[in-house]
Amino acid sequence: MRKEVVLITGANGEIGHGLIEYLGETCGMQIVAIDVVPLDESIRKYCVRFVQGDILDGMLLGRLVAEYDIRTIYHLASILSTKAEYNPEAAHRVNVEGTLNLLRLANEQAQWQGQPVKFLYPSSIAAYGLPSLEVKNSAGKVKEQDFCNPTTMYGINKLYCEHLGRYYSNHYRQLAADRARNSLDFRAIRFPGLISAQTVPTGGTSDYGPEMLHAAAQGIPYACFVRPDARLPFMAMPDAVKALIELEAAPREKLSQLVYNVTSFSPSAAELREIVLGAFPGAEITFAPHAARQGIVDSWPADVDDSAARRDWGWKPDYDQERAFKEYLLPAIIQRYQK
Ligand code: AKB
Repeated sequence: MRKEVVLITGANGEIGHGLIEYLGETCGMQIVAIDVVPLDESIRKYCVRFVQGDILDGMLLGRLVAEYDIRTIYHLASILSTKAEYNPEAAHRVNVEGTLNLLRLANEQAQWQGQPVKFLYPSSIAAYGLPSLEVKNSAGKVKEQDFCNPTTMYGINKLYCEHLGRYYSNHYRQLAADRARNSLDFRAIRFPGLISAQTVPTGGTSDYGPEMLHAAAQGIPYACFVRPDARLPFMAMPDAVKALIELEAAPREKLSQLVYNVTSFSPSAAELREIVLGAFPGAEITFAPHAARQGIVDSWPADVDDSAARRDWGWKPDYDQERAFKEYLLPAIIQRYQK
C-alpha cells in the first residue's frame, strides 16, 4: 500500500512555514515537502519526507507519483512579483510550467485513486491590474472578475494558472473518448500582502509592509520603496494558513466559484509606519519611492471584496489590523529578535 500524503511545494517559503507547522501540529498530517532550498529544521520534523528539488524536474515528480497516494496538493512554489520582473521568462517557467507539471501530476494521481485530488493554489492580488491611480482610488472593494488585466509577469502567471486550474478541473482532454471526469478539485485563493512574525518575504512588491516591521524590531533603518499614501490589502500569516485550511475543508457543493478573494485590513504605508513607530519609537523609517515598484502597487487594488468566500465557506479573518499587530505580530517579533 502506498502512503496517503499531502504534497506541499515551495515548502520553505513564508506560507509553507505556517502551513506545515499547522498541519503537523494540529492535524498530524503525513506531509511530503518539496523546495529548491533546504527545509528549515524547525519544520523538517513535521514532514515524512523532504525532497530538495525543482518542480520543473519531471523525473522527480514522477518518482513521487510512484511512491505516494497524494490526496491534496498545496502548490505554494512561485517566483514573486518583483523578482519575476528581473527575469520574466524564468519566472514564467517556474510559475506556469511548474504549475502545469503539478496539475498533470494531480490528474495522474486521481486516475490511480479513482477520486479527485484537491489542488490548493495561492493566487494573489497581483492578478488584478487597475489602469490608473484615479481608478484604484475610486474602485472600492474589487470583485474577483473585475480589473483582471495584470501588468506584471507574476500577476499574469497567477491569473493564467487560475484558468489552467479551471481547465484541468472541468475541460481537460474534452475531446478524448476515454476522458476522465472530476479528476481535479481545484481551489484558489487570491491573497493580499502577507505579514508573518516568523519569516521575512523576498522578491515581492508588498514586501515593504513586513520589511518595515522586521527592520524596526531589529533597530535597522528602513527606506520604504513606496509613497506614504500607497495602500494595499494585507493579512496576518495565521489567517492566510486558516484560509487555505478552511477552503480545503469546504464541501465542494458549497463552492460557487474556483477562485476567491480573502482579505483583512488595508493600511496605507504611512499608517503602517505609525503603527510600527508606536511599538518601536526609536525606529528610523523614511520614504524613498522606487517609481517602477510604486507603479506595480498602484496597479493593485487598495481593497478586495471577499464576500463570496464569506458566503460560500464561512471565511472571516481572526486578525483585524489592531489584533494582528497587538496580539500576533508585535509580541512574536519582539520575542524573536530579543533571543
Ligand atoms: C508579491 O508582492 O509579489 C506577493 C503578492 C502580493 O502576491 N506578496
